[in-house]
Amino acid sequence: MGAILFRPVVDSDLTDWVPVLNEVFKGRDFRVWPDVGNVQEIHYLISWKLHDGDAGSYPNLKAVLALGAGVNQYIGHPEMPRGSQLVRMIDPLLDRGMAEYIASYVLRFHRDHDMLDACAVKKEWHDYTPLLAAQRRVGFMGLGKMVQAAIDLLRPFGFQIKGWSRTQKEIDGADCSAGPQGLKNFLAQTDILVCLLPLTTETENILNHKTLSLLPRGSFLINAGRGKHLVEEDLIPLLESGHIARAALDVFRKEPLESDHPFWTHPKIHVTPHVAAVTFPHSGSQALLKTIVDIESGRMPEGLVDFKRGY
Ligand code: NDP
Ligand code: OXD
Repeated sequence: MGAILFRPVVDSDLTDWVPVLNEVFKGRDFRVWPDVGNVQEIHYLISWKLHDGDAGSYPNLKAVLALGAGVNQYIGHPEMPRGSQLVRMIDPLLDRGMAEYIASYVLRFHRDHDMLDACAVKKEWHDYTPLLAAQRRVGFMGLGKMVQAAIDLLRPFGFQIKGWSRTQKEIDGADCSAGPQGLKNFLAQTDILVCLLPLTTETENILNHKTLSLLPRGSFLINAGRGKHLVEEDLIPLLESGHIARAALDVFRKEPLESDHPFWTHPKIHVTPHVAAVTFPHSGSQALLKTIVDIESGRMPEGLVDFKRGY
């Protein structure tokens, strides 16, 4: 087996990832950039993103192993090594983190916590009848494993679950539809919209004035997919008109979000800094090991990216 090269990006990669990877790859030829050694021997590159020179530096590279679940930053990138496989991170803790993030905002929006907090600030005794979960429709755009973990977490509350994906899915207790022809109905029947799509040429700008206007008045938006799913300038007018009640955004067209960006201060927008789900070294490293063992054994690794599909 050839060598495995890890390319750290931030200092914490050296403190958090390197010791764990050293342990997991004990007995294997594990190297940390820039101590690359003989480039002919590098078969696996573990990275958060591509760097200048990646395309031409490792002539015998078998696979790039992405540390994140989203791989749009690799696809079509000029530094994506030709002929190499790309495998995204598949990790149950990543699924769990995303499920917790989504569930936390679904419940917050469902039980009107922000509206009630605003009333409390004014000492206003707002007498109203909150809805039960069974009266609320939560719609998921994208039905990957992370969304399925979120559905499992939310199902016991009794929400009406809707799902929309590229190909038709069957998910226990969820009403699923697919493709461009299914989108209009899906949106029209969604009170809390959760976007967890991969970013592809088909999904870029999918959350725009036209699509968001198809949601019922007073609906909520949670975007944890990618910033480029949302046409940012279309969101604020929809919030101001009350068509969208609130939005929780974890991802942005430009990250970090610039300090003068209107989303930071908008009273109906909740900004989180791309932390919905993070890869933990202790579990992520096991996923990397499994991928390498699978490839070495001639098996298709879980998370193998289909370049044509774009995810
Ligand atoms: P998966 O690849 O497992 O699932 C993607 C889902 O999106 C599939 O159900 C797929 O449909 C659907 N889809 C893809 N293209 C289209 C389309 N054109 N129309 C309708 N549906 C489509 O991805 P994950 O669930 O693992 O991750 C999704 C995204 O979440 C990542 O790509 C990344 O961008 C983001 N992410 C964000 C994080 C954060 O912290 N904010 C952390 C991790 C990931 P089908 O089932 O038919 O293939
Ligand atoms: C992502 C990730 O793709 O952190 O956003 O996994």
